[in-house]
Amino acid sequence: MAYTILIGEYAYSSWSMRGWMMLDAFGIPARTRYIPMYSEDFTAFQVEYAPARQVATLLIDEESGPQAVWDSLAIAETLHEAHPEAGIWPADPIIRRAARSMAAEMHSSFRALRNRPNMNLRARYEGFRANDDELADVTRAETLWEWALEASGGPYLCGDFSAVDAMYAPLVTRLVTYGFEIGPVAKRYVDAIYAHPSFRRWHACADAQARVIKQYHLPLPDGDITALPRLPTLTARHFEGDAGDAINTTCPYSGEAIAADSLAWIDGTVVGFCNPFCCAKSIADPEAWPKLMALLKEPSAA
Ligand SMILES: N[C@@H](CCC(=O)N[C@@H](CS)C(=O)NCC(=O)O)C(=O)O
Repeated sequence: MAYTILIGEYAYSSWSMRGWMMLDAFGIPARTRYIPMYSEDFTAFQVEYAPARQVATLLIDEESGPQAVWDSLAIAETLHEAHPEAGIWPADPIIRRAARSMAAEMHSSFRALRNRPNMNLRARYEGFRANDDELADVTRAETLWEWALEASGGPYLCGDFSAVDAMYAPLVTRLVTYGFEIGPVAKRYVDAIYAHPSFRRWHACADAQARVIKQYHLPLPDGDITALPRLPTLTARHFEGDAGDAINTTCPYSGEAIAADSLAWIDGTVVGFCNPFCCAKSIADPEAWPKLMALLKEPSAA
């Protein structure tokens, strides 16, 4: 099956993150197509794939043309049906029921937390004052997480990372962005999500994307953005020199020729990419990208 996942802004679109992780976290290859939210392109997407109208939307290549599957739970179930071995839902039927219940609750509830404290991977605010409904949602999330982690032993809600964790990952980031106070079990779960390779890749893409949408930002003082619970990674920066200095001639991701404006210095080595976005996401967190790490380890294989 050939898949394309249509997503909105990496920094702000929580449902895009969920749909994208349903593929990426389970090693299911897919093309990612970014559609800027609140743009003419977004309206064109809604017309082209109607009645789908929100992101994430999964496109499945069929002989008759691409078929759209929209809504995060429909995406999870469709992919699970096509790839039952991928671990999208836990293998054990009893644990799977718990995972589906918690995922469905994320989808239908937590309205207070989903409304005002938007997902915003660019910010870490000081002085956010949560209202009672938001605090009740945090308490409910902690109750579910403590129950599931106690039963499964962690590190993810049902043991290994599954669709239920993709559903809660954006909520995890809200706890961090807005500085909600949480207990030790929830803190460990927050750290586990921030350490997950697929979450790291998504976050690196958010770092690489420049567009700021003002309505997702609150007029609050910024806290220390470097104090996010992200794992340390290799030092990297943009490289202004010559493409001939790179250890590779083709992009580790696409296999296409590297571009002169897409060079990175990563821990002492110059690497080229096929476009500036691939370069920027690699600089943001080199260790999140297995193909890049393989290239750095064995340049001769490039
Ligand atoms: N129930 C949907 C929610 C999808 C959703 O709300 N997506 C937002 C982006 S985070 C969207 O497309 N917003 C643009 C719009 O509604 O026009 C799901 O589970 O995926």
